[in-house]
Amino acid sequence: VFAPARNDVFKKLALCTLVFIAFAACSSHESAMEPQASGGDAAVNVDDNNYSPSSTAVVPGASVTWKWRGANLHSVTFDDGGASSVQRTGDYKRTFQNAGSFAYHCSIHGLAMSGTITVR
Ligand SMILES: [Cu+2]
Repeated sequence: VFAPARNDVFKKLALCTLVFIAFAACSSHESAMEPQASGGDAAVNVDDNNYSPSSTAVVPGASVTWKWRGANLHSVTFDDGGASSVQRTGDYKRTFQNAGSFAYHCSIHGLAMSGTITVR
């Protein structure tokens, strides 16, 4: 009497498991497309006229150091207020304590020269 009902339950369980596996595979694929947060500090090159890499992910408490390598004047100017000098050479270091997305750009070249630090 219970056999057909139990069989139905197994079918539904199997279907749920398949859906869950497909969803999990999809999610991990999407996160693999984003830059991975490394365990430590990170470095970004300031070139003429771009940041390399333009997207960097770090964990809370990590520092990012920008290194000027181009011949022209550039800055690292954050939307939230922090900024380097406008300079041709040298470094700029910022430590990120809180999770979030931090957009920055060059005050000389505007949004054509921009980048993002993701803290997570
Ligand atoms: Cu610039």
